[in-house]
Amino acid sequence: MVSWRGTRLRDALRLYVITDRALARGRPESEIARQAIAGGATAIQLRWKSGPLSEALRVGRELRELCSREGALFVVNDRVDLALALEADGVHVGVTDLPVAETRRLVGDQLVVGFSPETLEQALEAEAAGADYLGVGPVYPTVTKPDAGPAVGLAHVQQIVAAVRIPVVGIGGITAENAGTVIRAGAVGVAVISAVVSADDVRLAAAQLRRVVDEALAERP
Ligand code: TZP
Ligand code: MG
Repeated sequence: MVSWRGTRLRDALRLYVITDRALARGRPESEIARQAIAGGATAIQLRWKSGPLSEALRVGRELRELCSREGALFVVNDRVDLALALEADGVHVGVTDLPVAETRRLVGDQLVVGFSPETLEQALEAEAAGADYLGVGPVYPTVTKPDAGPAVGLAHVQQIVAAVRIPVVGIGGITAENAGTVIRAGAVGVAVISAVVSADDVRLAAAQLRRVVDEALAERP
């Protein structure tokens, strides 16, 4: 397996679409992901918060195959075991999951490890423990993750970007209307659920977001 760690990772984090069955309006994860990639998603994350793991494995296999075929980064949320079983490209952990150091020890040096810090201190610790990228948010208010806490805002993104060397993606309440602000705050990309997963036209929604991200990145000095 070719490693995504290093320079390839920044590009792969431009438009990071996270699955959520409850928000997909009855459409299967594989279909959402296929349309999202067709629109310009560069990474797909399997986010599985309830339901049997056997089903997560089935869905994950579809996403694994799709992402391999299309050249998208495939990340599993929360669960190192599922990420390893699916031969995912990466695993994303948060403050209530296995710590980054343990995650890194389990997955070795091939897999990308992402982390969602709640504070600047946690961001620095995660970088030192071997995280490859950070997901910072919620940048804007969102109802998608009720336990995510209040919006942290763009200043928080800027502060973390300035403090770490690893790439940062913004997450939470991001749409095509505000994605540019997140990139201008220093993020290399945006991670979204509802703006793509719940869209009438998933492909179009992804394409609009991707265009905004690419334009904002192109404006960087
Ligand atoms: N972590 C912080 S906010 C969030 C997660 C998983 C939810 C993002 O969903 P949406 O619909 O893009 O606001
Ligand atoms: Mg988690």
